[in-house]
Amino acid sequence: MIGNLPKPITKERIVEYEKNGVVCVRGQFNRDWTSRMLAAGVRHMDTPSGNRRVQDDDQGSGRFVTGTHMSRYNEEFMDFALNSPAAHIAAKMMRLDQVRFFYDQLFIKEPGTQAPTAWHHDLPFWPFDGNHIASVWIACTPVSTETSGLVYVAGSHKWKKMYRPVPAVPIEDFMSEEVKKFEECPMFHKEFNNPEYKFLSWEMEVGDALVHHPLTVHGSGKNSSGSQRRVALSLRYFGGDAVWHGPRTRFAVPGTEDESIFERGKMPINDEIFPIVTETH
Ligand SMILES: O=C(O)CCC(=O)C(=O)O
Repeated sequence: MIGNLPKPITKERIVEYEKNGVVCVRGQFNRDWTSRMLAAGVRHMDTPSGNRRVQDDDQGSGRFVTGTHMSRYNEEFMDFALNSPAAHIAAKMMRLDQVRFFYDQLFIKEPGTQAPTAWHHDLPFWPFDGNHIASVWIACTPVSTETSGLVYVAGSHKWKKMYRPVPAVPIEDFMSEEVKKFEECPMFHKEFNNPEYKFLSWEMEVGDALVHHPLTVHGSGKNSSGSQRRVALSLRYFGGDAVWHGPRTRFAVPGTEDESIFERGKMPINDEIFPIVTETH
């Protein structure tokens, strides 16, 4: 069950989310949540909860450490997913009374990390279809353009496009035949001066969060700060019109490797794998 949010989410914010495919919500996560998230994230760097990948660690001070599905191995991360304001924020933005937890990811860029986050949108990586899938990307440290803040292409969730899902680190046989045929995602940083596109990014304080639609194109640059680590926890939820498509890539939430447990075109309603988080109003 999720309780009330510290601050109400106004209709204007919801309309902004629907128009741009992304919105920044401020101050919904208190210090208790963010300090626990930060500590758990930093612990994952040396003692991983589940899958950990490291990029950009060969020269200089930088290191890009990611984690996926930490909550399946560590109850503290599951607590963030089910009991923090994130699920409630996602439900409100999607105008839903109920969401299910999909999965969690951690993105840590140490000061001096050169690795960008390549332009992409999320849905082509995932075995879902639908609009009602939202990611809540929580700043556990201050975030700015200098420290690799995310940049979004406003309105790109309405383009009806699916770009090829390229993993940050090559993974053998990652893409299905279906997605190999998708076009490559353009290098949108070359279009920053192109008036045809509107780019959105935010200076964020600890506890601010971005909520994005699964087809909103986003990416980020390097962390050029000499001292500020950038830690973000991304929690994803679905509900409403979200249905099982079948794997597009090797991405799989633990427990869904045998995808025949779900019917294509229907919502996957396994409460153990995708726990329900109910909004109380
Ligand atoms: O934090 C990052 O660098 C990437 C985050 C991202 O792509 C996401 O949460 O969907």
